[in-house]
Amino acid sequence: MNTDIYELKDETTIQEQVFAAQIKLLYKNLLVSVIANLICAALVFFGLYQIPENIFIKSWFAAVIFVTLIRFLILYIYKHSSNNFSSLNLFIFGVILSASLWGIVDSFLMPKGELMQQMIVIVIIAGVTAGGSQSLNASLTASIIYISLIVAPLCAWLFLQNNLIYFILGTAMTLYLLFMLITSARSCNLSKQELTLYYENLLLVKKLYFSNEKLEESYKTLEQHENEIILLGKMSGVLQTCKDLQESYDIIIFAAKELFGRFNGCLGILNSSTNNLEIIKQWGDSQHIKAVFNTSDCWAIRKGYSYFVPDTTKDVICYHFNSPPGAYVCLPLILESGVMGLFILHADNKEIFAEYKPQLAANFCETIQLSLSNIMLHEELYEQSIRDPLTGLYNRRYMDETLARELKRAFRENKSLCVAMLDLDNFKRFNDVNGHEAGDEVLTFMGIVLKENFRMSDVACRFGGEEFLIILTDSNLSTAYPRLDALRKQIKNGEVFFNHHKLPPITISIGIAEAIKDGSSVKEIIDAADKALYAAKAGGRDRVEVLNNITHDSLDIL
Ligand code: GH3
Ligand code: MG
Ligand code: MG
Repeated sequence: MNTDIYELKDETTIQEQVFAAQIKLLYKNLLVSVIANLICAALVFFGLYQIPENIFIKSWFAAVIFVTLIRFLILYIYKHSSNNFSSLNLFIFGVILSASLWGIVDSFLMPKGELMQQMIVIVIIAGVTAGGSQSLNASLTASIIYISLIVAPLCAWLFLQNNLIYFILGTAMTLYLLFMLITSARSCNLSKQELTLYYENLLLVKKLYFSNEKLEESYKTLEQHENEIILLGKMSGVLQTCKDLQESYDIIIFAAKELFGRFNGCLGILNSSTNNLEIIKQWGDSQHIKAVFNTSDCWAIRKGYSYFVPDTTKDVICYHFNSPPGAYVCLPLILESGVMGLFILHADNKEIFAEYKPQLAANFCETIQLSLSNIMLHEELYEQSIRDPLTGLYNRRYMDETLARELKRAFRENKSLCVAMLDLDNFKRFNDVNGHEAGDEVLTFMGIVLKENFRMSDVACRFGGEEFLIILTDSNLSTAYPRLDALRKQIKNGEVFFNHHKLPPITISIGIAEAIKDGSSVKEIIDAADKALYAAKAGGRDRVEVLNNITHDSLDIL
């Protein structure tokens, strides 16, 4: 690419550029023309005048050398100056000096009487004029001054000689002068036009070059924008297939790092029971953000839309930040039901936030809040579908699935598994005496106690009515029996209140069966536990019974 494009300044006009180029051209030719001038002067001085005694000729040649030095000095000044107007003036000054000296030689110092020598001077003058004017065609003023100052005195001298030959020569030289002036004017004009065209062309190329660069830039931005949209789409697609929230958080942070990797960031999710936001995933440096904080600590959540702080030293900071440096933005994740979370981007260096794209962040948050709310709804529905509403325990449907799975696992891993069937004793009578609602209170109490005792890998379910089933993983009859007997005692000694009145104690009967020993399928093992429960009822209720031959006594001493 032409490097002149970079020299083209936007603020200068074409005329100014052309003027500067003309000055440049004038000075470019200066060195050669000054040397040529000196050689021609030396030819005249040493050749024609043979270093005469004439003090005027000697002074003239001394003046030529002096002017040559002045013109070198002008060239030096030009190289160290940036003012084009003063450079032109100085140049013309040099031209005047140089041309005047030739004017002097061809008029006042013309060799007297020696026609041949006079002819040689005239020829040299014509040559100097023609050669010099060529090197000056970048400036019409300089050309006119140069030609006129050299040739006009010669014409005048020739006409003043009162001789036909000189008159003819004078006429010829006058015509030569006019011809030189006309051709110089044309040549200067052409040179100017050429330069104007060149710079106009250069300007167009420059515009084309920069608009091409801009086009490339906007193409890159578009490409990046497209990649971001593709990534958002991919994230949204993957989020739809997430099994649970935990899985979705990983996907969200992965995509966030891809899109906003230059910043530190984190995702906070609302814990509805405490109304606190808990930071559940983060990347980069997050030491300035509190791990758990109240929703009212964030200005974005209070306002209901994003809160951007471009300079943390000059703005009001959210309370969930511990004096963070740089800049940050909080984007609330809001659903119809209210706030569900918060997405935060932060950078220690506020300059990085020049790259922050609000629209991209808004699109990202919109995508994740929709996906998260879908997954939350899905989880809520699933939870509802597997839970018994009165006791909060798992329901029979979930129990069927879980028992089948746990049985398979126990067989595969060669581990023991027990199933206990619980039934409230004489609950019909309890309802009749205390009312159905009091009975419900007892069932709720059962749910609380069972959840407390069997919360880890064991699964407690409401099997139906006032019957419960517990899957005890990694347990055999010997380990299950004492736990269930302790449970029986805990329930018997438990205090249940209804309408501020303490209800009479309730007892339960429990039947236990062990996998493989008492059955290998879901049905077989439940039937076995049921049989053991029947035995416990038959044995007088308020007891734990096992199906096999192990007696109470043998278990008690274990
Ligand atoms: P047993 O000791 O032999 O188990 O006697 P029982 O009275 O507990 O047994 P039965 O099967 O005759 O009665 C079960 C009672 O449980 C009948 C029903 O009123 C009560 N029941 C079942 N589901 C609920 C419930 O959701 N709420 C209340 N309050 N009672 C229930
Ligand atoms: Mg019962
Ligand atoms: Mg029953």
